Amino acid sequence: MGGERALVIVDVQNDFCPGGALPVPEGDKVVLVLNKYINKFRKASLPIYASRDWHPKKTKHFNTCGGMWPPHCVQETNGAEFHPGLKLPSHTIILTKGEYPNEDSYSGFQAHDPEKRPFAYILRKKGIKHLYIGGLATDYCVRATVLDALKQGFEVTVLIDAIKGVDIKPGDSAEAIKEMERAGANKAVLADLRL
Ligand code: VGL
Ligand code: ZN
Repeated sequence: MGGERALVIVDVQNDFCPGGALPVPEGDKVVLVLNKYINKFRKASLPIYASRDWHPKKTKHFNTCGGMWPPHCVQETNGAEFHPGLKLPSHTIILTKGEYPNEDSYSGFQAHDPEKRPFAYILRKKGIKHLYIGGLATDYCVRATVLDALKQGFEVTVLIDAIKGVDIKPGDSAEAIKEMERAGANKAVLADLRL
């Protein structure tokens, strides 16, 4: 049982927090609660993954090149660093996505680890079956990661107190949460968690 679960922290990077290039309203509010999830998973000796948006300076993802987003999370910049308050243990596996100019890569399932192995591959290799997912942004990368995980046959719990959305259209995040539930995701808050 114990080896089958993992925590997945999606894109808690400076540029997605207030003051960043593509700020998610209250994006930094997920940090404190994610630290509590991190502690629970660490104490239970369960794996922790943290994805990062990691774009080149020029990419079709940016509005400077025909895409929809202001430039953000450019490789090797402060904006692409994880929020300084996020207490990632040293054994956290960093997943990188969006690093080539011709991709958006909203989903963690388009990410790879430092050895360039795809996320789904490393999860299967470790026998992980159930992902607990939080981070930014509810209506983009969290949504895409959760839906892909479900499509690939993983069980998913969305950490509802540890996500925040962009809401370009009001209600986008609420709609994304409903969509994730319809696709088979469970919802939980910190107090629900029994590891
Ligand atoms: C994201 C918009 C653009 C995200 C990434 O992490 O949700 N959103 N790039
Ligand atoms: Zn991006």
